[in-house]
Amino acid sequence: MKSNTKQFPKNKIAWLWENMEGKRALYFVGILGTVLYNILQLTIPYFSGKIVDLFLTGENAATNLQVHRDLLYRLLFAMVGFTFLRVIVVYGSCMIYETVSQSVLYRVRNYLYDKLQRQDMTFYSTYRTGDLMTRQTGDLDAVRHMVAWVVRMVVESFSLFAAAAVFFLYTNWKLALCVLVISPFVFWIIYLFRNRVAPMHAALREKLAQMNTCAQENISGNRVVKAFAREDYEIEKFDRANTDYAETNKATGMVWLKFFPIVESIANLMPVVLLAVGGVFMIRGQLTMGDYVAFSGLIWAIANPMRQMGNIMNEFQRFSAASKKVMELYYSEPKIRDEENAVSHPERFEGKIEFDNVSFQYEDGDLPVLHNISFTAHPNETVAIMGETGCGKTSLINLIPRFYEPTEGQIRIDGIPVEQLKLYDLRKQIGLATQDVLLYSDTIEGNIAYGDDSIKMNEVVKFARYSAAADFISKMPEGYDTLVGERGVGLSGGQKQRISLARALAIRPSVLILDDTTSAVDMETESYIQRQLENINHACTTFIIAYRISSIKDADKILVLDQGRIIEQGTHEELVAKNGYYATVYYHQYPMAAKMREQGVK
Ligand code: DGT
Ligand code: MG
Repeated sequence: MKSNTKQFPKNKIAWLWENMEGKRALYFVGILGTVLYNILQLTIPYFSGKIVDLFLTGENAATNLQVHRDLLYRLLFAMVGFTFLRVIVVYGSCMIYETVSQSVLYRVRNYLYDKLQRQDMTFYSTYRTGDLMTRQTGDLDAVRHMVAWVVRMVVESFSLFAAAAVFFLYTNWKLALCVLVISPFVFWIIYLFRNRVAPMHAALREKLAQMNTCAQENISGNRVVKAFAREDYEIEKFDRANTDYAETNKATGMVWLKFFPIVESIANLMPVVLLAVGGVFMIRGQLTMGDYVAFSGLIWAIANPMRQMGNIMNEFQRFSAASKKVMELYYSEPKIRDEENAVSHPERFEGKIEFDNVSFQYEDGDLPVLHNISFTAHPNETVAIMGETGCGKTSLINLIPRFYEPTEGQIRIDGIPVEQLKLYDLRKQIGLATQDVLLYSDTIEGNIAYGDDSIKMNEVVKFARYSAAADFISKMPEGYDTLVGERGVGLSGGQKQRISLARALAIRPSVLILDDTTSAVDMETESYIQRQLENINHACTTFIIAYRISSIKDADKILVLDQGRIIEQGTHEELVAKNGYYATVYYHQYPMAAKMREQGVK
């Protein structure tokens, strides 16, 4: 997978802070609330200490009870009042943490989605869908958890610890030091724990992504699974991923179990120290009973943050591993994007397309896929590309909308190199019917109007007619309102292709690219589509990739590709006369022509 040592422009906390924009002041109020709430926690032992000293055990306890009864009431009232106040502060600050964390989640999620939309093809072939989904959901939730819970716990623990420590030192600094001297050990142990658990959390995020990828691939590929009766195999595969994730989760939890007894022992040592040292101090008259009560009533405020440290560190490491994954997307930049001085071209292109000595290799590929491709398609011409499977046809046309960048050479549209054009303007003018048809879960109308949702119904019908789809659509019970499932479930291969063609036509492109678009359509329908395309009332340079001679023989120019090289180019007649690869395919597909040729030769 991606490198783990990736450097981001900001560290994770700064990144989080940036995404709290607009809510920072509120968050600060929440933090103050937590501090205040924890200081208020100390009031109870403070007041109970006072009551014990003044009214229960002190020298003048009986007199005080008689004379200063109003003070007792005031102290009791203050205890209740502060408790009430504490509840309100806790409620308020919890609401704040929740609000801010949801706002961060919302903001980052939208930003990531935007980022995903703008990524190039290489990005999508690098990352697995399940992994991307996990980053947007599970990993992002760990980030939210940091804002909502981890920070609160950190503030809570530290403020509680600090407030209690100050109170202890103020009340009896000698006893306080005896109790507090143990705490640095806990920090050391937590540091050791962090080093052990951090890589496990990184592995855990990866395992979660693997499990989700497994589920996602299986769900999208359910038809293949069923066709090959591989359900059991898939169940087993998921079970393995699930077990792996669960085991790693358990192992991560177990790490704390190793450290927990030490931390717990240290935390439990504190009341023991207090009892022993405090007892001696009391015997020597260096500590009042009231102070002792206050100490013992507050010892938890020192011990609990110690206990909590492991939990906090665990959650922090979870955030750390998850935020790394989220930030990788957050800061990823598509390699293919608008140049600084990109040319704006909102109007139509005339449609002259030049390939000038273009070579291309996929970033993750071992060998070049295209070699020195040069040709020109003039405005309104039709260029057909044929060649054996895997020879580079799709790769070639993918360079026109800049899905990939050539490794050498240049592609120009109306004389402007494509990389100098604004991507939006370039792609808006290219109608593409891809080889793998993907329709959205939407109505047929919605799918056809995908590239231009302002087109009217009669135009949708018109383009459906051009692509020979109108007939079968009108036969469907709900016509154009028929919902097609994910990826066009419910339609035949040829039907999907025709809707995809209508979708490409509907944007009235200056350049139309049809990648194997009629391969699943019968010959009769195909020739109907061809006649319709000739009558399209907007000028349009067309690229047709096909293997059927009938699809390409009328093209103005036919390019024959072989292993990424143009081996023949010309019109049908020229190529037949050339008697090369094209002619072989032609005679193979038209045995009658072959026979006539033989007779002619004889
Ligand atoms: P087709 O559709 O089966 O008739 O074949 P073509 O001519 O459209 O072939 P094309 O351009 O898809 O593939 C040309 C070569 O490039 C082939 O060896 C497979 C390889 N290739 C295609 N897509 C990718 C990709 O995304 N990454 C890498 N590394 N190689 C790819
Ligand atoms: Mg292809």
